[in-house]
Amino acid sequence: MSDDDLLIRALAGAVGPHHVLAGADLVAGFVADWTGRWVGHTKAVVRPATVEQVQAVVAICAAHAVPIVPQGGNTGLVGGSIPHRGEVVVSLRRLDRLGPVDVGAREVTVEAGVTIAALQDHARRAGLAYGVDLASRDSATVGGTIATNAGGMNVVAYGDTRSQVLGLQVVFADGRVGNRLTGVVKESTGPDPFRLMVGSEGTLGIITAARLRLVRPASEAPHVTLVPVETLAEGVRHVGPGVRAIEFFDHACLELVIEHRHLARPLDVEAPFYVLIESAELPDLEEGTPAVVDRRLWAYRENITETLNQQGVPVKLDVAVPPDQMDTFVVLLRELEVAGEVYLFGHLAEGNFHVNVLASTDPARVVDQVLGLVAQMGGAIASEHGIGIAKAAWWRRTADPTFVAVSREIKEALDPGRILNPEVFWGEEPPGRRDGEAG
Ligand code: FAD
Ligand code: 2HG
Ligand code: ZN
Repeated sequence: MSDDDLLIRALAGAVGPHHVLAGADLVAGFVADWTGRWVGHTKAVVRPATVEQVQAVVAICAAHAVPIVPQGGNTGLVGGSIPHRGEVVVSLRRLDRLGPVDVGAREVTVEAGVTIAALQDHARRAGLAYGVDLASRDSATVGGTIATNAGGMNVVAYGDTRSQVLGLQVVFADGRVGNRLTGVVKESTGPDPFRLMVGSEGTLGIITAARLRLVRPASEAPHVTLVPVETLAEGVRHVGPGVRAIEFFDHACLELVIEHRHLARPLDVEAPFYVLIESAELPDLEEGTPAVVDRRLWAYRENITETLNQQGVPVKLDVAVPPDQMDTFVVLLRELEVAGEVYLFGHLAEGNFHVNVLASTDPARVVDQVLGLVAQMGGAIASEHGIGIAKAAWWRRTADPTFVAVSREIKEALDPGRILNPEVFWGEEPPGRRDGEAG
């Protein structure tokens, strides 16, 4: 019997034979990323249903010296959830139990494979809301959003995923389980290893459950306003109390969704950018501003990612600059003469640009040009999607050298056998990269 057969037999013993997938057709949805940019391969996809089964799977993989890629909804956009070099995929989706909502404390404990949509529904039924929302809500999981410290549309009002996490349950690389699901909002009891897990992208531990903060829902139906602007600074001035989301997209994005989603033109005027504001009060606009107010306006913003993907595999970059430097970034970006069709959209309050480039003739150069500009401006080369493998080399080159060294020491201390997602942060560009290819 081969080593792989022995591994699969042991995994089947731990989770049941139906939950170890090995055939090419069975694993297809787990080895390619959402954009089609990376296609990996795996010895097996394992689907544990309990924390004990996760522990057993980790122990088996460690004993066989076979690395693991933890996977939630597989909606990540930086290649972190893909088995690039034959790793075992540990899918957490079957850990999908929802604990009771503590309405008084506004908290809930849920398992890692619960989708953001299911969590939102669960909170809504208790008269509350979850503070994170993103267009991938139907597939993205609690574990994946914590592992990437996802942002999304409501960061301006409630903060990022990190701000919602009160405690975690984690399986470490040596098979130990750490539990802190008590939900104390304020604690002063020394170093907090669980905070390290937020944003660690599956490299330091497997998140199996989380204690999360919930928020009061908006008391009334919010206004959704679309405002054409000449500069992003005109949009930034609307950030303030009562704003639940403030998003932007450029004219190229608007034309794209109008054409491919068959949406009506929302405004009679054309502008370089459009700002979408969801707020309790109507935004304070200068008289004569040709804005429109309608809840359905979200379709123009939420459909951009999927519509771009239908045109081909985009070069996809998620970066941030200080909000007051967004217009400077746009001017400098346009001067770069990026090889391809550029689409700009994102989250205004955080200066977060999603730079997508279609039909690029030189994707590697586009990445270097855009990230180079961001680094030169003192911005962030990843604002909410994470580092994954897409930006690993750039991160090692541009992050503070002491922080990179300490991060490596933490990885070596917690995972000396490099079992957990070894390519993320520390790997080299994997084979099979297809960005820039036409669809
Ligand atoms: P996966 O893609 O499965 O994994 C992502 C990373 O987390 C990988 O490194 C993986 O190893 C690790 N991981 C997953 N589960 C666990 C676990 N339980 N324990 C430890 N590590 C784990 N992101 C935003 O921030 N804001 C947005 O607005 C946004 N919008 C999106 C819209 C669309 C249409 C799409 C396709 C993606 C969008 N994303 C957005 C990106 C993506 O949804 C997020 O990165 C999300 O956090 C990934 O969650 P997931 O469950 O799919 O994780
Ligand atoms: C969004 O804000 C997501 O819509 C996806 O973060 C961004 O497609 C992208 O580049
Ligand atoms: Zn985003």
